[in-house]
Amino acid sequence: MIDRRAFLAAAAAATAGTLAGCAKKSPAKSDGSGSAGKPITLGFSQVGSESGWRAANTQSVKDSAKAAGINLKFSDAQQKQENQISAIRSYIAQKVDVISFSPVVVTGWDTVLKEAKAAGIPVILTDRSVETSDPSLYVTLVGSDFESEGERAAHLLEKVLAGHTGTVKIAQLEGTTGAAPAIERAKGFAKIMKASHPDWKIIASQSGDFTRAGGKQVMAAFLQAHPDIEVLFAHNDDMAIGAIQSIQAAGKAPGKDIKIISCDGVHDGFVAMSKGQINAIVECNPLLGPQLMDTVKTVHAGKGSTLPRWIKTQESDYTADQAAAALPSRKY
Ligand code: GZL
Repeated sequence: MIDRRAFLAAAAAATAGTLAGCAKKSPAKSDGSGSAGKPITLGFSQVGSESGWRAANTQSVKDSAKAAGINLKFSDAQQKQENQISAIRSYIAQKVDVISFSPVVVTGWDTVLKEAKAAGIPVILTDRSVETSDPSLYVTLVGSDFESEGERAAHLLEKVLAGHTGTVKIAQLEGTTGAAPAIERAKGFAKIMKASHPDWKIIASQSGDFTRAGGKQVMAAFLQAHPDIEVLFAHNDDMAIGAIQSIQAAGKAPGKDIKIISCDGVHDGFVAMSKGQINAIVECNPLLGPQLMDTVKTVHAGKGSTLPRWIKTQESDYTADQAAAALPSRKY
């Protein structure tokens, strides 16, 4: 498990002295142009296009780069780590000014990140984190606190179950195996269970890979083996929406016979929640583009050491009674 908070505290000190080495190029101007007025070139490796969250995140990165006057090189890894590593190597070969990526899983990055460091190209993580023994391999992470999201999901379930007594049988649809949001949402949820709810039992837990098809398929299998499931905790809305189809196919009412707590807060998740099919959603903000581009400019200007090791995104929680009113103003 990642003890990210402890790691980041240690990393802050270790990184300060080494960042100067990353910004070997002459500092950029504050308008986002690079040295000698050239636009900053950012190489970005995206996880894939597996969910509504990812689509909104991709659009935010592209729109923000354009608005910031940053030259964006973008690649979609189709959820394969080897494709991300290839993309990063390609950006190194192209001598981009900054590299940013959302790592599909937490492990296996040190080698390619050392290549980026050797080339003097600073790296900014966005959305998901990595496990590394060398904190100098990236400047900062722009993204959400997934462990907190797991804890928030448990607190939302407390609200949804208000007044319920006795054992609660829970199924968990996990995100991509080895991905930070999957590891940490499960960790946060389990932490609250252990601390406050001995009567909550996770009777089935499996990855649906953050996709609708995965959620539908795994939930159907869950219901075959455990027709007595009372709650579903889904690590994202897309898996919850897929699961709803299987719940209905089993002749049960989602949101009533099986309470559903989900993460993300994408449009279709809010629509399902407005219908009472999802009971509550932990928002995970995909609109990271503006913060990322500001961070790119700061790093390229040689001021990366002024940044925190983790630039956290702000986000809220919603219950079904709030969904209809919130829908018109949702930005993704
Ligand atoms: C979370 C992000 C996750 C979303 C999923 O920040 O990495 O990946 O929760 C997406 O919808 O696929």
